Amino acid sequence: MPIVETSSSIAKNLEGLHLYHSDRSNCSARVRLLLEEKQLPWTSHHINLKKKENVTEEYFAINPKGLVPALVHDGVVITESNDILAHLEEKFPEPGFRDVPDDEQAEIDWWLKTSGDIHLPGIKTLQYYHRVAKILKKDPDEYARYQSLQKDPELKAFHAKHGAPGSSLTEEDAAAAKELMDGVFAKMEKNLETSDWIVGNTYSLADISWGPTYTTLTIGGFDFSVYPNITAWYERISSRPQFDTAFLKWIRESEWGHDKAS
Ligand SMILES: N[C@@H](CCC(=O)N[C@@H](CS)C(=O)NCC(=O)O)C(=O)O
Repeated sequence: MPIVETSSSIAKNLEGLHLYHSDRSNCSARVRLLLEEKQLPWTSHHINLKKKENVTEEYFAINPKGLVPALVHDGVVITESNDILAHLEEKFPEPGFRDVPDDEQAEIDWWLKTSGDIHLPGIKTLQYYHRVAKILKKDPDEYARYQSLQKDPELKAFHAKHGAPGSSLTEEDAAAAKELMDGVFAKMEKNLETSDWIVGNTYSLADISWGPTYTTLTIGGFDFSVYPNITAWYERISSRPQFDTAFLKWIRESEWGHDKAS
């Protein structure tokens, strides 16, 4: 569980649940969705990624990787969206989204871990290649500020690849990312052959984690038509009013403009 030893006096003094998040971020959306499903009161600290509100000393003191989301729970900072889901599930067990037999709990944990592991090489790479790199482009000052604040070598390298003057993610990067995602979606498609939800027949943290990923990938042009079971599952999850409140509404109201998936 990445609990961050924060130097931020702002974070240390916060009481209750405070979420640093961004409207279109699928990582943020999965946390908003669980908060919504559990009907937990939370305070919003919206970070506008287009305005580089994450590229500041203040925000790096809260999340040392400069990423959204970050949850502050009674002054304790937790990062990594899938770990935040696990934290909320542990601290606020009712209603439960992991109340299943042990073997299914292990499977839910696999889907959460995979969602975290695949984010940068799969989802983020595809999104930046197809769409986001130009929208979130940093000017030279922002780029220099980012490179000096960012200490994580993987993120430094990722953002240098598309953000440094004259560099961009390649077709090969995108193809490798797509292959990675297809490997996971093939397994998901099979699970959904015989059940409505990803693990067993229970709406769980696995669905809460992956639902927003489908939305985001679709906006980036990912073709799910070869996955009919996943497409039907997404219809189910996205028709929940909680999903609209947690994600689709944020997309509709985002300053980035309109998208077909909204
Ligand atoms: N593994 C992290 C990934 C978080 C992440 O990459 N968030 C994106 C938005 S979905 C972000 O903050 N992007 C800004 C950046 O990379 O500087 C998590 O699950 O929380």
